[in-house]
Amino acid sequence: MRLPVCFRPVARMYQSPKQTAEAAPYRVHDRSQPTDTLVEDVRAGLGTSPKRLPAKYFYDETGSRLFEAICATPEYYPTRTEDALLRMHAAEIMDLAGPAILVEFGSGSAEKSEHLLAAQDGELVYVPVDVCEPVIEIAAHRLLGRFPALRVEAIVGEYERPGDLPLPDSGARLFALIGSTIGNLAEAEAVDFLVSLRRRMGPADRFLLGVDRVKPTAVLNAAYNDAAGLTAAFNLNVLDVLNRELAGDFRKQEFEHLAFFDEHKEQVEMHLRALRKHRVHLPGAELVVDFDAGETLRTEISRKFTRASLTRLLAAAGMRALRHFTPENEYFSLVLAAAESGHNG
Ligand code: AVJ
Repeated sequence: MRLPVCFRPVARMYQSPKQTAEAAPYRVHDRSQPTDTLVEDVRAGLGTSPKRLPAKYFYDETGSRLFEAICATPEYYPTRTEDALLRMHAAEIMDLAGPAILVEFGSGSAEKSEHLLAAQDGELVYVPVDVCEPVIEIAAHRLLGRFPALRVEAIVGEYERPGDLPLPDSGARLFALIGSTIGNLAEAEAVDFLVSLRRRMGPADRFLLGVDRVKPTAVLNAAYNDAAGLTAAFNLNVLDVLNRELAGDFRKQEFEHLAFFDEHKEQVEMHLRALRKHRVHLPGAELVVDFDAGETLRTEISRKFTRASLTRLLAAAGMRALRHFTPENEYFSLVLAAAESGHNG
């Protein structure tokens, strides 16, 4: 469970635990940014047309709870599909990768990597990377209680440039970006992430990527338009986040939830559509925003891959799939990849 408000590391109200011995089972590197990018992102995204916002601002406490609830809806298949894949193939993945260190980007509650950790007998260093330190800490203590041979070296911060992080390198590493997180990034951003990572990968290092797949449009549309209305509430919640953080006057009743699969772009898009012409003030960003009737604010892209587009993405970053795990209906893919030799730049 992700509970606290965490997209804004500056606002953290929690104290890091005191660090003592070198070999302490739980250590934290605080790499959270001193500056808040929300104002910048809002000015860039709402001050232009078409309007858009980065997806990461959904996840305040309410948004995180709503996302957890979405994962339990009958329509939202990705979480349970990936979970089953991880359970089924954890032993093989850990066998093939043979890691001494497991680095998970966007670890959250670490429920996904717990399957991988459960498949490991020997010692392992788990490196969760997340902007939310309290969530990391809760997860770390759960994992340390369950796996006595584990050590946790947490990194608190963003991970858009994973190569810039203080990643341990005392043994073979398995890097993981699972949960279809990469789908929230545009192609160029995803390649930037992967290249930054690949530059730091040695020949023994492996990368586990979880991505959602292109599938019948009706299935995708249903997954982002659940009958209980949780995805709509999740989408609209970002307006409460903006109001709270920027002293804004968005009114949720002026907007409706819109989510659809764009077959050409191979991505689900979520938007908030203004029901009529109106004006919004965001004093915290020194911004006044006008919406036309029917105008939309794009709040998220969630890219869906084919085998071909997945191979292309990895190749563009100098990586190559060693093993591809997918269920019979190919609704989701877990790919174990390595850096191609001969790439230096
Ligand atoms: C957490 C990014 C994987 O893109 O499907 C769920 C977020 N958005 N319903 C996704 C989300 C709408 C989710 N990810």
